[in-house]
Amino acid sequence: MSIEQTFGIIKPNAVQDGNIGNILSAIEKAGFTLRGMRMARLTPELCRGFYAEHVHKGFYPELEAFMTEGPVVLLCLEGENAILRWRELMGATDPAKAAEGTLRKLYGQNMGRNATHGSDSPDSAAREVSYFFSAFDRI
Ligand code: YYY
Ligand code: MG
Repeated sequence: MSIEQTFGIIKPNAVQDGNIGNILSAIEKAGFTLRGMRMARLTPELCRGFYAEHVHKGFYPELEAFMTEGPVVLLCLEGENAILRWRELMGATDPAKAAEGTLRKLYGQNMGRNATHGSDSPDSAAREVSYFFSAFDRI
């Protein structure tokens, strides 16, 4: 067990549906420490850099259109095993397959509009946290 930081996004559908508070509440109840939090509107260029591993895949144009359609909330979360625990709290990528009580089950509409993002490894967590947060806006 170790203290980790991970990166999260409250995606445009969850912001539009008024679920920022519900998701932050779940994060606090799960015992994460919030180290960074900021609202932003992604541009296509920012989205391409963020999703570099997916940019050449068939679903990418739809993913970019969705992620840039409205504001998001960017999060840096810290805690014991934070990377895996945040993925567990979010649930499976496809809300239809996500376990009961997970954020994607509760607040996702479909595979694309799935409410939240979470880093999937220590390398991606480090890259994604520093992609959106500087040392100055992490506490
Ligand atoms: O890490 P995670 O978000 O659970 O899934 P990824 O496989 O990294 O895909 C990123 C993002 O792309 C996913 O949250 C929804 C979307 N997506 C899609 O719309 N259709 C797919 N077949 C795969 C992914
Ligand atoms: Mg991923």
